[in-house]
Amino acid sequence: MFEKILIANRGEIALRIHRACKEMSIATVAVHSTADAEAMHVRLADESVCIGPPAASESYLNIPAIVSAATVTNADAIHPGYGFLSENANFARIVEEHDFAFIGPKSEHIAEMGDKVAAKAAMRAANVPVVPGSDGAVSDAAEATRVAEEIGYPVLIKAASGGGGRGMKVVTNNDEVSAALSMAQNEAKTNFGDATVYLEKYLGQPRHIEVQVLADGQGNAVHLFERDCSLQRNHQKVLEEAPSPSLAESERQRIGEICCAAAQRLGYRSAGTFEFLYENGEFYFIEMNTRVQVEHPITEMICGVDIVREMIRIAAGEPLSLRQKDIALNGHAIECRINAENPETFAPSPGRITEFHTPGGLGVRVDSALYAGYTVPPYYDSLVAKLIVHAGSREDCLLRLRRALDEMVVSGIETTIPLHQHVIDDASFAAGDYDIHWLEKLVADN
Ligand code: MV4
Repeated sequence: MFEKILIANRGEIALRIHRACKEMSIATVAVHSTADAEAMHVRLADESVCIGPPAASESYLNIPAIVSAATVTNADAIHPGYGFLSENANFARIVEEHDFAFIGPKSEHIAEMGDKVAAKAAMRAANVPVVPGSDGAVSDAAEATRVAEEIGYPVLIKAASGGGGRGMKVVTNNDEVSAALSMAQNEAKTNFGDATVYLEKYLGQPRHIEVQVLADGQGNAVHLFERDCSLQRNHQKVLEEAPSPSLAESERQRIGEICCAAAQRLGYRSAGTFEFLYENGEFYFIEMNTRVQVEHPITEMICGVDIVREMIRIAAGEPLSLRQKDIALNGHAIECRINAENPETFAPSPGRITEFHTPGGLGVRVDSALYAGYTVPPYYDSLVAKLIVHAGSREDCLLRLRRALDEMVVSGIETTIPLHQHVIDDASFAAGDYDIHWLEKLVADN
């Protein structure tokens, strides 16, 4: 097992990784920008290295600075967390070329899944149901029109190097194809440096359901059931729950087995998430995430599996210790992402935290790097805390979540706590009746 791990991240996920390391008797190295010298992840780590100025491009995305920090501290491995360099295949390759273990998948799998056209082709070959569309890139209007007529309007044009929804274009008839294709190609080139686009059947009211897997790259894979991440705004997830209130037990088992088999067939290693759109009882694969995700704690709560610990064990070359038959789905969990934002306008609200009180009690978990007196810097993501609640049933989970939200105090900045209180008091949400557009409608109606 590793003796020392460098954590190439900040905020709550850096703490989350530190905690897994400590429980495994592994020393930790924090890296930080000059803006984060007083941050909790630096205070908690065994050692820390300043890697650059506040701008992420010069610090948390600075590959030479991070690899140098691992070298001078004599770390064995690097955990990238989420965001930043976590899905940068080049970073994963460089880390391994410098003889550090990368706590994540092989660089080749990060690259393959980063190319959405290649990812879909790999999944189709591995018997995962994918959204109907062009079986590859589309380059000219004649070809796009032919594919669109074949799959039927409306269709969606997506960037192959995209993800996160940027640059998508809905097309409803032949007359719109040419202009939408040019626009999508231009936006793809500008945003991702790659003009490649592809076509998919547009699904109007899907849910966003994702399946968590763990694989060791030695032939073993397990799934940890699914998360429903439909509640989002501007492609930013707001609240996630596990299991999805919309799945029957038989569908859950079936999609979990499909993802496990695909992970094994790909030779995938580490934690991975298969993202699907789910509509009218059918799953449609859209993308695979090759990192630990923000919302991983809800899966940990319903399964009792420490996902970060498993990632570390796998990266150290140990085979999966878990068997599918030993993984049971226990109860229900919900995560509220608490952002330093105005709850109505979503304008960022950085600043000094004057009071911080976290809720507690049975089934309540708070993952946060905040403390009273800390100043939330304006340079990074606005996520400042995750409130995760677990109970025996969805109904009890909602009652516990309402209680925990009422207990939580974050003063000095604005947060999205009132938005969460509003969401969980809504009758449709309580009934589990929502899709990917539901939250944006709720916010617009207020
Ligand atoms: C779609 C779709 C409907 N049909 N694909 C947006 C982000 C990107 N990762 C995939 N996205 C979508 N792909 C087809 N064929 C609708 C969305 C979408 C969405 C997906 C998941 C969660 C929230 C979303 C919000 C708007 C659009």
